[in-house]
Amino acid sequence: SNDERTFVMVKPDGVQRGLIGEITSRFEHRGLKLVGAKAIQLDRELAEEHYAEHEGKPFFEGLVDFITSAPVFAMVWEGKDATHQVRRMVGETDPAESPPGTIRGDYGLDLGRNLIHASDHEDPGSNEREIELFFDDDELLDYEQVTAEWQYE
Ligand code: YYY
Ligand code: MG
Repeated sequence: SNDERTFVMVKPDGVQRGLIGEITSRFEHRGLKLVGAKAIQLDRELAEEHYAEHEGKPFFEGLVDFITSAPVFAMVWEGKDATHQVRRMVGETDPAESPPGTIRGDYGLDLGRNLIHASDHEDPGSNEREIELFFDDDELLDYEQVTAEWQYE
């Protein structure tokens, strides 16, 4: 199906560095459909729930400090195999291991400043869970992408 939804968030470093436009334009150009977007600042409760799988790991507290330190730009994108395809565009967790052409590989150098979060296709259901955590139903759009017939056969 062409209507898989995935959660994406430009992290505080990406917002502060003025990369919201650069990053979101990649998803637009790929042909993904924007279903929701908002700029917010996370509180610790939301950050800890979002990163619950990493609770207890040595980087957890620093990760929560960082992600709550300044605004983020949260989005929902829809399209064929969206979760996996967005992760391919994001690159590896460590920007130093991410090839040029990926978002982390083009804009980042350090693991703890990797610019963007995206739902993990290797964790089925994480996309829906994260969308629900960050967006109310009435914040998600329902519209036709008029280019769809030129993007999908
Ligand atoms: O999904 P992804 O963001 O690529 O990586 P995760 O393994 O889920 O870790 C979440 C987040 O934690 C990562 O984007 C940076 C940070 N982090 C870290 O600071 N140090 C690590 N050793 C692993 C992850
Ligand atoms: Mg992850």
